[in-house]
Amino acid sequence: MKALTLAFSVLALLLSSPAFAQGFAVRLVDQSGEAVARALVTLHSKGDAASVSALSSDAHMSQRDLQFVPGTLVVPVGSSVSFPNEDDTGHHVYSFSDAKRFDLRIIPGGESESVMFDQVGTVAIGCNIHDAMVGFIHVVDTPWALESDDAGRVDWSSVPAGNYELRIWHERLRERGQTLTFDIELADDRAEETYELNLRRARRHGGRY
Ligand SMILES: [Cu+2]
Repeated sequence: MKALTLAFSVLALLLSSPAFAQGFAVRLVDQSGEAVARALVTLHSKGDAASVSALSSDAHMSQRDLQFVPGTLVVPVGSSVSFPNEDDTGHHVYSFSDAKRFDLRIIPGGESESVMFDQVGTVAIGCNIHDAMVGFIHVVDTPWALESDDAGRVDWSSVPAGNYELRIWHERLRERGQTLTFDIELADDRAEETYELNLRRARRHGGRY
């Protein structure tokens, strides 16, 4: 019976059946009312859909013009990420984050070996040679994970109705783990919620996580 329920949930998700799905949008502002970009917003189902895990995938975070491109990746747990170097200088890419510790010396124009991200969490990426290079890899265990855009918005066109934990991560949130959580219930109709985040002042460099 459990397997049947799971199969049905997967099917409902894949087909985005209108009878089970709805839209859900989140808007993030800081204590001054400014839009908050580059926050990670995730939904974690408390019902059957919790069993539906995102599929792992391969992704890339390049180094280009002394920056990580893209600066943020959201990948399902179990994904492998490579770090190709498109610059004509070497990079020494590393992380001290609990969710993944690694370091890679990458020659100019070089391909890196892939790093497997097998633990859920946020991994802050830096370069030992270029202090200003900061990137983030969010390793998630839910299919509903989006980064807020410049307007501070994320928008899911289709989420099954039900009870969820909504988590908001931002590098400058004051909360433990830089994460806020809310219990929410999504009904059949479209919903939009605004959340105000109390952020620390921006620093020039990313911190350690
Ligand atoms: Cu570098």
